[in-house]
Amino acid sequence: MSKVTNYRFSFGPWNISEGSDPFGPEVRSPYSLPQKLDMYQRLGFEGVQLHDDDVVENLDDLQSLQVLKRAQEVGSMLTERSLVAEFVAPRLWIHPQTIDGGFTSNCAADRNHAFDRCSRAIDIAREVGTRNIVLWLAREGTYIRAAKNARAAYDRVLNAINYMLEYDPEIRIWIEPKPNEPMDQAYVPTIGHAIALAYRSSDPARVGGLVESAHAILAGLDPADEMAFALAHGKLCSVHLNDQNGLKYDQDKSFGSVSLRSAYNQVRVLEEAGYGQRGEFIGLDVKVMRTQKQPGSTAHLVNSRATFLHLVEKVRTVDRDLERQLIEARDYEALDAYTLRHLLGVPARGALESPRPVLATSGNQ
Ligand code: XUL
Ligand code: MN
Repeated sequence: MSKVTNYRFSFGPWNISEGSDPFGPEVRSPYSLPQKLDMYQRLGFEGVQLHDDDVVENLDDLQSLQVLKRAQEVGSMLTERSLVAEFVAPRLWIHPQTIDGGFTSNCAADRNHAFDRCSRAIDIAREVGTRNIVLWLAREGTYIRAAKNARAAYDRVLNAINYMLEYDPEIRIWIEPKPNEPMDQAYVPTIGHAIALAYRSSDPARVGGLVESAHAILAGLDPADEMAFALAHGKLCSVHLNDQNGLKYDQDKSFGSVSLRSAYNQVRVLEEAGYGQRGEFIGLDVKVMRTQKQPGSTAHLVNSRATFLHLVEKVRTVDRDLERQLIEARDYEALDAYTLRHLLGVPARGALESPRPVLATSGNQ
């Protein structure tokens, strides 16, 4: 990596939420979209992630011209605040015709609905000034595998991607994999699946992936390695940094909240690959704790961003010579201890550690 990356950050309006969960209602009064947009710069963010209906509420009930007019208004709100729309994502999981999935529904009318909704999302994206479409394939999966033909489902997802690429020859599609929730099993659970689809699409250069930390953890995978895999293919278009405490519902905890070390590994892989130097955002997808009061309901965003930047400093100040020597000596115990000391801010040659002598005495005893 040659130059120093000046990171830009993004989040979506849904990340400032009212606290409802499957077991209880909202606990905070809502902020309006303009109120949320007013907060972005102050919180240290410039990129706005958007679902199609974050831009145009109730868009299924509106005529095309009404949709475009509202999207233009939101586009102006962004410009007035010097904000950038990072992407628009079609929300394909709420409408009754998405109950059993959109693209992979067994019902042709549902599949057509999903195609129409994607066309509208693309129109909206153009009006708010982005060419990037995020596809989180929420209900493209099953509760029981007997319900759908998986082989046909993969073709249907591919057809949908090709349809969008053809609908607008300038858009780019970023697939956001997730292995489960709301479905039991999703058809596109990992970045490997997403990138395989990208290569099979009608225009692979315009299809890539977005890795969310929590989604990788839910798949039993290492988020940093998932990011590295996409980077190795030149296909890491964005990230959703957050954290996840084991295999349970999708938590979207603040970045680093569960594992600082995993967070460090993610920051390191991004920083070393020069991620962000081609305009990519450090995207967050974090949920505030239900216990927060309304004025404190943006703390998780500020804290996640700060943690990211602290970890960038850790990556930039790591003793690369020492690491190299320990790797050459294959002394991974010392490398492990050094990494932890570095994260803890304890001097490398503190009372508990003396990695260099290990090199002199390494042998097969
Ligand atoms: C769902 C999720 C979504 C996507 C955008 O788990 O992460 O918010 O990021 O549709
Ligand atoms: Mn996400």
